[in-house]
Amino acid sequence: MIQASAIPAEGTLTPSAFADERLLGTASAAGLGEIAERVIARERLSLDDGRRLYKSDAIHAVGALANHVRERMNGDLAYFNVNQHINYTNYCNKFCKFCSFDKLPGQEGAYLMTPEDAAAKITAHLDEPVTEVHMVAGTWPQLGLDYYLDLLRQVKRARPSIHIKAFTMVELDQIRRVAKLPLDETIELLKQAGLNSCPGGGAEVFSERVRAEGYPNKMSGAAWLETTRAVHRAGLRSNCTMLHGHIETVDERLEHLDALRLLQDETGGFQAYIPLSFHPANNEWSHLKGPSALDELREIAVGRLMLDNIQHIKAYWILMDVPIAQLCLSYGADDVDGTVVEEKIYHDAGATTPQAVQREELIDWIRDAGRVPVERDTLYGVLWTD
Ligand code: V47
Repeated sequence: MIQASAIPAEGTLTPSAFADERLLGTASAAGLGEIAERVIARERLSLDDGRRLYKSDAIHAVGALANHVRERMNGDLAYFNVNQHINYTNYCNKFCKFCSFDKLPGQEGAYLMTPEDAAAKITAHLDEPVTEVHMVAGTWPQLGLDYYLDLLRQVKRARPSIHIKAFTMVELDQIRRVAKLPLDETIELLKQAGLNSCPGGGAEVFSERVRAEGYPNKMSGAAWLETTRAVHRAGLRSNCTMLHGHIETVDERLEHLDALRLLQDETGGFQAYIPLSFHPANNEWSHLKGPSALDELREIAVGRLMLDNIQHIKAYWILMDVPIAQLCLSYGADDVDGTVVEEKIYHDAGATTPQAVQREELIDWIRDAGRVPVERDTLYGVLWTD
């Protein structure tokens, strides 16, 4: 192991060798020297390494390691897109304890959009350069396959160029159960109706212990992974997430990250990983505190370091304060999501960020954070950069 005192003077090494030595020094001083050596050598980190990163007091050294990988994989770039969210219903039969969004029909605030309502939300923003619609919602067994096919077709008709990123694995599983069709066939029908990719939600934490305690009606982790496998097999890309900062342990988080990493080795279909910070307002887990800003930074950093085979790490600005999302861009993240427009899930759960932001503001936030803004499409094609 190289000690900090052994770092050669600036000018005696190439810039990249000097940066490696400096990183080794910082990490060694924090007791993370061996992990730094593996990071620099591009070796996969073990779950034990992950445990040390989670338990280390030296959050900035953990961040420096993650930033090293971030810059190796994505340079100075920070991606965003111009997107629109449609949470088409809050009816839900899963009753997850962390959720503040779900309602039963007839309850105050309950709503179900018709496909025409959803299409009208798209039409209302036709004068803006929106490239993606992100559609996720509750699951309600009276919504048959036809509702979802119609929803996709009408949204596509309203704006033919739009990329539809829709339905978490939980929604897909519900749709195929109600339709009584095999999963592959269900995905094919949705694809033909306009589905272009899938968002990463619904994964929560795969641990059976946490699931039994917090969301016993939701599909198992194994089923979430199996459904994702089918989505990737159908040629659709997707994202992945982990809901953190509630009752899960460090080991349960690591097992979750490892399961994502193994699936990615197999399919290569994940585009981005998004740690979702638990928001405790207005739900059955309101007595829990939720993650601190430092927890959020650490989650981004550990995600970057463990998920060596997922290209992008997203700091979803909606669920963090914007300054924390900016900091995340130096702790492993290279994406801040998009302009969003009308987010409901996190605002019901107490998020105090705005419900939308202008493209120019997002660009300013990224520049302020010292990164180069890149407007992307959903599949990370570059649309604009500085
Ligand atoms: O699955 C619900 C989470 C997810 C709370 O793929 C909560 O680009 C925290 O899928 N506190 C849905 N989290 C959101 C989602 C998503 C979001 C951003 C980007 C992408 C993407 C996908 O929201 C749910 C659940 O894990 N969630 N309630 C809460 N109180």
